[in-house]
Amino acid sequence: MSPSLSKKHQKLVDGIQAGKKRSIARAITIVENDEETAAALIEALYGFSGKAFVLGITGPPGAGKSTLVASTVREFRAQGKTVAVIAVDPTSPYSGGALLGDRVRMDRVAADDGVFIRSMATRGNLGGLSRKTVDAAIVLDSAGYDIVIIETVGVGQSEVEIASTADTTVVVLSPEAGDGIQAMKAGLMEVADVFCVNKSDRDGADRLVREIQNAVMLPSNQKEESSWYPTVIKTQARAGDGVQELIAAVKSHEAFQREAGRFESERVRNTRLRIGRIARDTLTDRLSTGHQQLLDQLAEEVVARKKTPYSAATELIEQYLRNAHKAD
Ligand SMILES: Nc1nc2c(ncn2[C@@H]2O[C@H](COP(=O)(O)OP(=O)(O)OP(=O)(O)O)[C@@H](O)[C@H]2O)c(=O)[nH]1
Ligand SMILES: [Mg+2]
Repeated sequence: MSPSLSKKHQKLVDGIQAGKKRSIARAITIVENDEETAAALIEALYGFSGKAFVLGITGPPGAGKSTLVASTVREFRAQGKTVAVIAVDPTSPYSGGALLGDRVRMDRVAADDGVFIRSMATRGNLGGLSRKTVDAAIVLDSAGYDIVIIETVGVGQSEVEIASTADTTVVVLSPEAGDGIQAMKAGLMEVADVFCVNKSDRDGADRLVREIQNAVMLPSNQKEESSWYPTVIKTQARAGDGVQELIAAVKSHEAFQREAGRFESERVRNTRLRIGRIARDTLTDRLSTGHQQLLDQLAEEVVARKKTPYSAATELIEQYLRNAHKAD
């Protein structure tokens, strides 16, 4: 059963493939708000995606991610590449104030035709965030952008996860209040292919570089012998210093992965996780929406000690499977 597209949405698909910004923007709004149409849209676009290089940028609030993204976009443009950016709005209260600043800085590069920038609202609800972000990246990829950048605040597990579904993941830290420690706690060490120590004009930048280099070599962070070891680059995003080096490090990682045959296998690994997540979410939805009456009845029986929660859960699943077979 594959979802079908209305004529209106078929026109949208044509617009996206022609690289029309209005069509792209509308498609991302659909991805954000209308799960069913989004599925049909992705079905139509998927075969045209997979060509863009996906770069994830994450790190603690205020580390300078957005400033860095803006400088990175300018540098990629200077190299003749087209770039699309998805910035996942920070949900963390302390970073809310930086948002407007983000937009202003981004607007300057957004006037360029080879650049598309979009903030995705999470509205305090992380449910479905991963699906929405990855689908938005598929829309941008199928629109023909060479590079798709995904910026997320590296505070929650799902946000770190999103950035780490990229081909290369950059973790941005600044030599401010315990960023190094915070990063390790948030699981950022595991996902970084390249570390960026931003605000290197501030005290403590070199110390942070050494801390990261030591952490990378810790036995608990050791990887297989032939695998990539994260590099550490210093930047001053506001002035654009170090951005060329950062991009060179990203390219080195990409080249390394391709040579080692890991570029595709990482995509397979990430996609495997994604399929699992979608399947689990779909099952959860169907189990809870289609069986309210049975669930009420089972709950009463369990409270009355006629059944255990385990046997009731098994019964719920069996009923679901029987219905699913009938629907076939
Ligand atoms: N001193 C200094 N400040 C910087 C540098 N890069 C960025 N900043 C400043 O750091 C602040 C935060 O920058 P953002 O780019 O908004 O940081 P962010 O990581 O995107 O923040 P959130 O999205 O809110 O998590 C801004 O005031 C920037 O101007 C730098 O290299 N040096
Ligand atoms: Mg930001």
